[in-house]
Amino acid sequence: MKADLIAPFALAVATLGLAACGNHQQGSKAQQSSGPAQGVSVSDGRLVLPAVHGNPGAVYFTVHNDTNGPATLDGAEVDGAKMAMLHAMSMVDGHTNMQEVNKMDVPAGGELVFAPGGRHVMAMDLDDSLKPGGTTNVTLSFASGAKATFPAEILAAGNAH
Ligand SMILES: [Cu+2]
Repeated sequence: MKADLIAPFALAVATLGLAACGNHQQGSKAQQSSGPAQGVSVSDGRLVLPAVHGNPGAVYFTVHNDTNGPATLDGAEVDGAKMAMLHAMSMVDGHTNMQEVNKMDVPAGGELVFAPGGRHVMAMDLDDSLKPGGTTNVTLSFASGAKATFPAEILAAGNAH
């Protein structure tokens, strides 16, 4: 039921998101660096497997930004998933929908929470080696070019917490 709602809206909303995000990125251009993100850490990582084999899983975590400038997330990779995207939930006409978000700001000195019902990393084409009780690595990339890799505990469907 919920899955049926996703596809028709995804494209349209993703395009809107791109347009809306275009402006407030200005002025937050951090220096380019391709190493580990300095002053940025991730806690509470977990990957919730889909109830139906072949469906995407969702990764939840909290990103902490201990620097005095914003850290802008612009992508994610999940070991064992062919593709991963930053997603957010929103209400459209009284229904909950998810859409891809190209950039998400972690405020200076603050945190950004990815949790069930809200932001998540959607992990597509999951490898069968990802089993409940295991761990996989997730890598977040930032607009600065920096990356942050963290372990995610693998949970069975319905065990989101
Ligand atoms: Cu999603």
